[in-house]
Amino acid sequence: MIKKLTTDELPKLLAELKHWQLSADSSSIHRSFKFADFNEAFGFMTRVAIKAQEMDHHPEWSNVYSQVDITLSTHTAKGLTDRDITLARFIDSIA
Ligand code: HBI
Repeated sequence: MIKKLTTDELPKLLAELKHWQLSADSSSIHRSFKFADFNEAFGFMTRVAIKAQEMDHHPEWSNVYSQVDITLSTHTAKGLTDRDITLARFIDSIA
């Protein structure tokens, strides 16, 4: 099974993901996105969805018109793993 990131590893990785907020229990990270309109928001979601499917690692997310909220966590590990960091980096690169 994929290994959860340790409390030693987390600060360094999260320092680079400045826009992401760590949950109180350190099991997930969250970022909100605001786009010009629904078309922009859904285009972004489509790109994330394709990457998520390639990775077999999927976001928890919601969309209201031009807003997209994303929470990343690895359900099988019950916490944050390298996969969440990889997906967060990708999301930042296209946001
Ligand atoms: N996505 N975020 C997240 N966490 C998982 O544990 C996960 C996933 N996508 C697919 C997936 N696991 C599969 O490998 C199976 O567990 C269904």
